[in-house]
Amino acid sequence: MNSATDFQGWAHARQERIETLLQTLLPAPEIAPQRLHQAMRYAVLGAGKRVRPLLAFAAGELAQADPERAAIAGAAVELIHAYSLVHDDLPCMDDDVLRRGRPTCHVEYDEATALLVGDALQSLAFQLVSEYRLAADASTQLEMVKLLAVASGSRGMAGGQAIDLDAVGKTLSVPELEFMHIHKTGALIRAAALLGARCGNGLDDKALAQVDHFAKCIGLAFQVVDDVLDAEAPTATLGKTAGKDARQGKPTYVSALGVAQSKAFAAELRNDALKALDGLGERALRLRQLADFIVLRKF
Ligand code: GRG
Repeated sequence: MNSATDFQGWAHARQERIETLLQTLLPAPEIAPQRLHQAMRYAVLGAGKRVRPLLAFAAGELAQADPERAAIAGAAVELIHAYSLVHDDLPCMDDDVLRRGRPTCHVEYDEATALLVGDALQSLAFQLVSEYRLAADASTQLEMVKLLAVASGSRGMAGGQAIDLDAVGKTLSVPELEFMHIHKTGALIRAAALLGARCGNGLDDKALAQVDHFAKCIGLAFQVVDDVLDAEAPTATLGKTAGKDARQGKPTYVSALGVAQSKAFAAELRNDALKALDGLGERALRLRQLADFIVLRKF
C-alpha cells in the first residue's frame, strides 16, 4: 500500500488526533459539576467512527487549511453529533439502551443528566467555533458559526428529527424520506465538510459549491446505508440495537425500496458524490476515499 494514498492510515491518525483533542477540550471529570462532566466525557470519548471530523479534515486538505483549524471545526461538529445521539436515545425519542456498544447515556447516568449532557455539548461546540481562530477574517468566521447553527437547528438536524418522530407508523414517499434525511443526518455532514473547507483559503465559490454538492450526496448515502445496516447487520457489529426501524414502524429506504434497490441507490449517490468533485484534482483524494468509506462501511 502506498503510504501517500493509504486511507486506513490517514483516517486512523486523524481519529486519534480528534480523540486527544476532544479529551482536552471537554471539561475534566474532577471539575464541578463532576457528574455532568463525567457524563459528557462518557457520551463523547472512546468510540464512534468520527466520520464528521474526517470530513472536516478531508475538505480542509482540499482547501489547504491549517489542520489545527480543521480539527477544531471537526471537533465542534462531533460534539453536536454526540449531543444528538444522547438526546435521540432518550425514552421520549428513540428510547434505546445501547449506543456505540455501551449503555446509552441516560441508562449509565439518568435522564436529567443526559438531557443536560446534550445541552452542554451543544454549547461547547459553539464555544469552540467562536473561541478559536478558524478563518482569516472575522466575517468568514461568523458565517461559519451561522452555518453550524443553521445545520443543527430547526431548519437542519433538529427539524429532521421532528419529521422523523412524526413519521412513525406512516408511509413516506421516497422524496419525503429524502427531505427528512437531508435534514436529520445530511445537514451536519454537510456542515462538517463546509466548515473544514472554509478553514482554508484555497477554494473559490465554485469549488465550495462542489464540496457542498458532494457532501449532500454522501450525507444521503450515509443514511441509506444506515437503513440497510439496521435491517441486515447484527447488534454486536453495529454497537446499537439492530432491526429497530422495522419494529418501531419507521419509514426507511429499506421499507420504501427494499434492500437491493437501497444498495443500488447508495451506489448511485456515491457516483454522484464523486462526480461533484470532478476537476478538483489530487487534493480531493481524501474526500473521494471518504465517499467509499461511507458507502462500504459495515457498522
Ligand atoms: C435529538 C436534535 C436531535 C437530533 C437527533 C442524528 C439524529 C438526530 C439521530 C440519530 C439517529 C440515527 C441512528 C440516525 C441515523 C444516522 C446516524 C446519525 C447514525 C449515527 O451516526 P454514526 O454512524 O455514529 O456516525 P458514530 O457512533 O460512529 O459516531
